[in-house]
Amino acid sequence: LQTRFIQLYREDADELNTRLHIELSNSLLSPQASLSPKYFYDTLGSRLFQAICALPEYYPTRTEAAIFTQYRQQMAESIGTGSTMIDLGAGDCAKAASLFGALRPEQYVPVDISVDFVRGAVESLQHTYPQIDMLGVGMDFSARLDLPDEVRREKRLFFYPGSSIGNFTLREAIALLRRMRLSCDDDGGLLIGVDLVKDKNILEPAYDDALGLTAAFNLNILNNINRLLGSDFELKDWQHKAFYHPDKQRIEMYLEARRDLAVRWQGKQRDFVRGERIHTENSYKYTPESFIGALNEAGFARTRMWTDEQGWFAVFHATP
Ligand code: AVJ
Repeated sequence: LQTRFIQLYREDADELNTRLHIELSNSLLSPQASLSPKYFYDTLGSRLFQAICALPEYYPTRTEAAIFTQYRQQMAESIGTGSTMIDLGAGDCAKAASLFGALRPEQYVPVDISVDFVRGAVESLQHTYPQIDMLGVGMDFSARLDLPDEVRREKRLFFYPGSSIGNFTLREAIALLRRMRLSCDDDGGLLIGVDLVKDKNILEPAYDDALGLTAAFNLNILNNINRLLGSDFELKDWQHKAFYHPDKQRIEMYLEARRDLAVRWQGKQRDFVRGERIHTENSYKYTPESFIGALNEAGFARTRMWTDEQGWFAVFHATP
């Protein structure tokens, strides 16, 4: 069995590199330094995130998995079989694979920025499911969602589990949902997992676990930036921080300087004073009402929701 894999670059490697350097330099030099959370996911980062999903404190993954297990028959009735399942941020493809039995997709299209990681995953999955046509795609869908022509148009089902939509602001989230809506015909739809607003005492430990895996995940972004930019970040100089802001309904993650220091790259320099922070992630939480509102605004008129008993997490099937 030969797996098909397409790596999509909108620009040639040089242009991509220049754009990436400009983007990273600007975000590091801005008064509130920041790094986009998409840079978490180098190969080690993807593995660390996999490990986070197994932590006792990190409730989203197992809560969502329990919702899928309990309601997958209802979901299958709502969605129908034979879809073109487009898995955004597929990672190890495990969540989609657990639904193959119930959903029986015709084609499976895992999309991920971590190219090597998803390539390996889809190759082994294709052997287990030879009857499903699989097409791996390596691309950053946060900016644009232009799928290759090999992706079927019929019954497109965007699959976006794990509350990854939480990394975007409401405006950005609606824009991404709208791009999904425009990419599918009226027979298409979206199956999406969303983390819900809840008590700070549940939320904060999920992003600051006792084992220190989230701290390692957060710090590893600096390894990736050093590699991409040629910067000289020293991981031992930085400390993981995570806070829930009830007013903004989001977790904010930072790396905080343990001492006064300077970071240098390509003739540039940024000074940090002790206690100064680099913002690395927002993870927005929704209420069922606020998320249905976002779906409606994006052009998904009909929605169905499944949730756990505690109301911690929700899965939506949305259609035009
Ligand atoms: C992959 C964006 C859903 O926000 O919960 C986990 C990433 N960051 N722990 C999340 C993450 C720290 C995760 N998402």
